[in-house]
Amino acid sequence: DTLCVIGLGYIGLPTATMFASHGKTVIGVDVNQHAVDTINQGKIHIVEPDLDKAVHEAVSAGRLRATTQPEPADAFLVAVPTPFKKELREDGIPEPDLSYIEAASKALAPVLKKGDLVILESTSPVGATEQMAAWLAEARSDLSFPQQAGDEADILIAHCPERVLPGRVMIELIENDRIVGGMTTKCAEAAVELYQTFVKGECLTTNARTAEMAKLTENAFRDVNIAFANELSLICDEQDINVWELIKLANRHPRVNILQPGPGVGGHCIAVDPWFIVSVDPENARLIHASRLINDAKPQWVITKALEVVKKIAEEKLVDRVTVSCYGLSFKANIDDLRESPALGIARELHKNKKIELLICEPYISKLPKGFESASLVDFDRAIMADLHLLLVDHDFFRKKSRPGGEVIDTRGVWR
Ligand code: SAJ
Repeated sequence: DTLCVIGLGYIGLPTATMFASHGKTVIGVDVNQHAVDTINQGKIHIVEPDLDKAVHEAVSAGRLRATTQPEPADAFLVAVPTPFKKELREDGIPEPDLSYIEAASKALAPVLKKGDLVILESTSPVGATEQMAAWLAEARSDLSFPQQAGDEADILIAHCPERVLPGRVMIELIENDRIVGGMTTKCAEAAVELYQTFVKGECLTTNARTAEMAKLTENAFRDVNIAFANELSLICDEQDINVWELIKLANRHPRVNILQPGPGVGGHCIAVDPWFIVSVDPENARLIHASRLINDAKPQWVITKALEVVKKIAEEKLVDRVTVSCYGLSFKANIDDLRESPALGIARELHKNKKIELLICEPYISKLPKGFESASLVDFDRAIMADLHLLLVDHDFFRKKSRPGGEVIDTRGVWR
């Protein structure tokens, strides 16, 4: 009953810990020595509610141990990043980078033995699980893999994409339904049995390609719906209509459910995964592609709008510098995660402008990130003294405050 989890990030560490606290002996593997050391001290290197306590308990009980190299186990779980390549393709579309899966496959292949189960959890383009099987096969020619041997294979391979929401990971890991895509039916059944260790949701089985596409579809669905809301926000701005009131009213129709506009789409999932669909079939993925472009263009729209107001204030007040307060830097509400945050990008652009004195109010951080040397991190009472108020993140903290006086650009509809 030993499990080896490769990749101890936002998905791998909570999952490894969950298995450990439900009776498995778990070896966590990561190339980051700092992460390994931190976990072995019973601490965590990422922020996620309730994770620190669970890791501390699992490590103290001797059920979770971290190391930098895979060790023999009965099941292997691969939860490594799947970003896109730095260079765009000739057609301008980003291409998925499977190098972390390749490296993980090569690292774990030498410790594989007959009957072992290997599960890919990383969000992956269609075909990645078959590719992983091929990399494993290449590294271990003495074992047969489902791709070649069907039910006779002596290694079982499946794809079970993670679907947990940052900030709710420890709850959603248990409660969400899981899609389990096996290279064969036997592979899927073995993976379901493993997940049932702690998953209370239903485990729905399918093949690996469908499971890969299902995960991408979930995030593309959300991206397309947010793009629809963002497009409406531009149209409403021109037509002098409050887009939040509009959406609230339209959503009272029993079959309409529009998401919320914002300053752009951030995080490392929704803004990335739809490209995996576009890159495999650009000709047909037109709506998904357009939605990505609409959401990616939104931060620039907000910047342009803010600069117009800054110019207007400077002219009215006959001043050279205008004070602008940005409310929120994180990529979404009520978290401290600044990675791929449209709010952060917008604040950076404004910070570059010599005519702006920038104040930042972000209750979730205690220090501004690098590059904000001439800006100040301030509390709410200081922020409201600015000339222009730019609301970028809908933290509950801001919702509880009243709308500051003067010019306001509210990209989230918090201070209607
Ligand atoms: N956003 C809007 N308007 C909305 C909803 C979200 O502008 O109405 C923005 C957010 O502010 C944020 C971005 O979209 O910048 C993404 O936030 P999110 O809460 O939609 O999603 P993530 O990235 O935190 O997590 C998503 C989830 N996927 C879905 O809800 C379909 C999660 O379940 C996945 O596990 C995760 O991606 C992942 O790892 O793929």
